[in-house]
Amino acid sequence: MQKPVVNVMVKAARAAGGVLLRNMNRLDAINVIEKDRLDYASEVDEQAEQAVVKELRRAFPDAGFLGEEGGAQGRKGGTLFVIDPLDGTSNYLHGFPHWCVSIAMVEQGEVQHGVIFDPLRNELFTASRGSGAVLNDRRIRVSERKDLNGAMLGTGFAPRERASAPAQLECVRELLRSAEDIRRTGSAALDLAYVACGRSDGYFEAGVKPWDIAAGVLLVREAGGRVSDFKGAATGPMDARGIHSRQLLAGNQKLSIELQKVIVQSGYAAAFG
Ligand code: LIP
Repeated sequence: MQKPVVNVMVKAARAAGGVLLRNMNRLDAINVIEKDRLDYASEVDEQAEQAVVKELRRAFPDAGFLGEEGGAQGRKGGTLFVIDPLDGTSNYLHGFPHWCVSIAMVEQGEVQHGVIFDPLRNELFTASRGSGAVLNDRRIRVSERKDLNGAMLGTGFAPRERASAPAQLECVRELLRSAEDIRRTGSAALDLAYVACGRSDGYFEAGVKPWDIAAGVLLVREAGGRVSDFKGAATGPMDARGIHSRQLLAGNQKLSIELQKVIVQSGYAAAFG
């Protein structure tokens, strides 16, 4: 049975989903700002985040919030909700139908609950620490593929990581010798959710932020997968000091190790020191 806190997080994610769906047919009128080079936020991201915080605050008035748009708000040191109200902003603004809402609840530096909601497909991914991962009402598991042969992989090209782009391209070239294909979907949260349910065999990206990955990291782990940095050290959305790893690699236990070997051998891991 879904935990009461997850019910609240789902309600909040659905509220944001409603805001995003309602604004889809006025894309040309949406106010957009470029926060960083090629990193966009819009008035719709902000409204969606406000909808999430409103729902969560009603149930958890003492919680803290870390949102992609609103930054850190509320109490420090206790329950923290990490929110990406719209993961896949560029996709959304182009009318490219692949984006989602991601909410994680963190306590004592560990993600306890995660919710990723894809309003377009009405797909709801949830996970609670120690209780497994679920897509709508069905338990999900990572894929069973043991090596890169025939694998479907995902990656991302973050504008803020352009310095490592040549090393990443070399890595992609190496991977395409054995993998079936590589996708760049534009939503790190959905990339992780797809690894969790076995649609994708592995995913790696540098430059991700805590709100992009917090819920997805828990989903992959609860679905039996492994999440690490490019050199294999276990990683999460942030450490005890609130600092997060720039690199993320996720997959099933065996394939993620094969993927890691190529990331290291191609020189991509070394691009981060
Ligand atoms: C985006 C990610 C995307 C990644 C971008 C960015 P946003 O999040 O999910 O896959 O490559 O760097 O972080 O900005 O759409 O929430």
